[in-house]
Amino acid sequence: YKSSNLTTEIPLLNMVLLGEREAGKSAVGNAILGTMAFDQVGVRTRMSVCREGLVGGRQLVVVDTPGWEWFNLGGASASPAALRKEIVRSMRLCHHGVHTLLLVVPLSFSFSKRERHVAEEHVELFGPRAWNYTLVLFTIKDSKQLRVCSVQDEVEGNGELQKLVERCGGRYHALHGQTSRRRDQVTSLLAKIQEMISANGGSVLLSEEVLQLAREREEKQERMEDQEKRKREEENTMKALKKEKRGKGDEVKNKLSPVEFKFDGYNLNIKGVIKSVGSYARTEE
Ligand SMILES: Nc1nc2c(ncn2[C@@H]2O[C@H](COP(=O)(O)OP(=O)(O)O)[C@@H](O)[C@H]2O)c(=O)[nH]1
Ligand SMILES: [Mg+2]
Repeated sequence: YKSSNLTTEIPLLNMVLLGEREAGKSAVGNAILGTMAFDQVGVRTRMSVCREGLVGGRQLVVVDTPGWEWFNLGGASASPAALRKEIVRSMRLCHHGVHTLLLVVPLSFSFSKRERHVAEEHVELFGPRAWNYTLVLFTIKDSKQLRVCSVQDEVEGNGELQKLVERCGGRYHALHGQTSRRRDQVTSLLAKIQEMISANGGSVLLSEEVLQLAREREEKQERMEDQEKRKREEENTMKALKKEKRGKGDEVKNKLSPVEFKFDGYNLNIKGVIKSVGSYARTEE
């Protein structure tokens, strides 16, 4: 066949890897592509990175994103604006849209409500429709992190993991670290993704839609910051005015000379006009 048909002959599968730092996103990307496409081991990914590969007769486009911190957080949003922006920028790297968002979560019985909320907040950066395209991908670096032997039991044993999986329409998969079965696990992951794609009628989560949402969010944020800044400035002006008024009052007071009394070894500072000083020692400033 003609080479121009090549892109239509080979089905594309675009995916974005999401997750907290050290969740194993880059390692998962490498497992899926079957190459060392992404840096892992202590290399902090600060940018969204795109790699492609031919796997099982499909052209895979895998985008790795910078991870978030689930701890040490306060305030309204879980991650700094720059990080959120970089995570969403992943949508620019995968043509017109993504078939799936893979939410990479280390499988652990200690998965907390806090971790779930933060994960949800990051999925929602991709808009409310993002949940239809999301699959929880559990990483198991070491079977010691499991209490029981089956992944299903582990998920069912933690209410927070269960809630997260439910938000993704019950979709999840597990990848065990360094086992000979890893390739098979990737194959069945791709099958699950295919199932989801079919359920979504072959549609993708559109990049333009997500990027537009992000722009609107940013503008709203900027407006709010502007408003806050103006409010602070007004408050400062008011404070300055009040101070000036008070200052004028002080000027009048300062015209009255302060008189210092020494009394039984105690110093008393009295502001005002004292007519009679009696037998006390008197010093004027
Ligand atoms: N033993 C083992 N280590 C893993 C596995 N997946 C990730 N790691 C290690 O966990 C650390 C974080 O993985 P990485 O993929 O860089 O996480 P990221 O920050 O989410 O991209 C690295 O030191 C990896 O080598 C795994 O399946 N088995
Ligand atoms: Mg990484």
